[in-house]
Amino acid sequence: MSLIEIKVPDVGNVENIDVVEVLIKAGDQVKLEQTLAVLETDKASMDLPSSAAGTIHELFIKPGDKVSEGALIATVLTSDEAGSVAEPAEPVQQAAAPAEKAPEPVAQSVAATPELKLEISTGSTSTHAAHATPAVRLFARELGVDIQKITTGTGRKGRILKDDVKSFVKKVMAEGTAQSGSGIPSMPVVDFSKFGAIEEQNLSKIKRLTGQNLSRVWLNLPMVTYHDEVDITEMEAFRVALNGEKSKDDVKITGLIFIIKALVAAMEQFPQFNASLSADGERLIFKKYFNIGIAVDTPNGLVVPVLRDVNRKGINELSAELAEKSNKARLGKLMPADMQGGCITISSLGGIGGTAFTPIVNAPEVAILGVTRAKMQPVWDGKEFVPRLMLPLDLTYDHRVIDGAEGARFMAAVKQYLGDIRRLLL
Ligand code: CAO
Repeated sequence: MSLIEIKVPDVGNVENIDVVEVLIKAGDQVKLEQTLAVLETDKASMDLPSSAAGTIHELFIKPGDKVSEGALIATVLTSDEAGSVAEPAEPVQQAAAPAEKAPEPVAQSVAATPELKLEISTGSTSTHAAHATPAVRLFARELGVDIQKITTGTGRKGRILKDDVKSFVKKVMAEGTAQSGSGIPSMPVVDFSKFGAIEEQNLSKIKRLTGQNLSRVWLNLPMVTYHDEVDITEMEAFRVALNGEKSKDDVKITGLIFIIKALVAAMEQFPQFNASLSADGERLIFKKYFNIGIAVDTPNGLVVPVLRDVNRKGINELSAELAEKSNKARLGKLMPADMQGGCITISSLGGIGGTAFTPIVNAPEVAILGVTRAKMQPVWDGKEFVPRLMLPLDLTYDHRVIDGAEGARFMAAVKQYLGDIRRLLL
């Protein structure tokens, strides 16, 4: 038995080299040429191979240390068998800036791992090659992981560590059932705490379910959003007059109720908007009832209560029902039945603001109407500019069911009803 000292070999007159990773600990068995540590200069990172086979007796470095040529790395207890000691090995260079005085890479080692990519770390230049030691690459290969797919490493300067490979495998396994066969690349896992203080909070159940549903719709429906605006000056005057007649305990009428009525009138005219595509995508299922979903913002997330048989109800009745259902929604008291059976949904942000947005269809419905804030605008009437109250509308539709021209005609009908609400009586 003899004790062999492993030292930093000649790395080309470079001093104060960073120790970025130590891959062994006292008591480990090491083979000849096995990587013991990873060193890094401004220009290159290199694996430090063992020049002896045996047991690590003592370790003299840790990550973060700085070493120079001749520094003691570890002592190895060898069995004195032939071949257990070699000449001090050259470090295997993984990265080198071109035309610098850095040491030559060991050709055989590079050839032995042909997928090893040269990584240039010149400060401002970045490379997309995975930044990992041969040992980590080997570990990834053994698990069948393409290391290029691990976009963030938690090691120094973004180096991919064994733990990153393990986290990647866990993430892929967790996503396996949900995403199998979709072929959609997963999002990178980012450790935000590296950049500052963070706090984690679980999503509410509603947010989680809404998120799943929205993602499913986004991936399954080819959606188009059509934007337009409608002159609601007269409608607003009528609404204000109606509210003026009400006592303070009565439910006030908001513009949304007229939009709901106009939408249903347009659906009666264009039945394909009151339809759903069959599961095999071969047939349209037309509905003979007119139920409108209203997206309601609640502290726990978005919910969509449904107003039923809107075609058979008047403005006052609908106002009372909307007030009741949106209150229940905010108190978390809606029953599943309150949120089922919708034909089209309205998402109104008008009470908050906005000029336009692109709502996502509440499939299996085929369209959704987005509403943002009405505002006074100068409108040319053929002779002069006159102040008119203009309401922006956004219609997103499932393009498998609705053609662009149909979408535009449908919106023209909605506008006609809202522009002159007397037409709702026809
Ligand atoms: N333009 C201008 N003002 C509008 C407006 C519009 N398009 N829509 C509403 N307003 C006004 C109302 O007249 C009311 O004014 P007053 O306070 O002076 O009476 C005020 O804004 C608040 O209205 P409201 O939002 O309480 O009532 P509503 O009937 O318009 O909407 C509801 C009801 C339940 C849809 C709404 O409260 C809500 O929750 N909106 C958010 C929905 C949401 O988050 N959608 C996003 C979905 S993301 O996909």
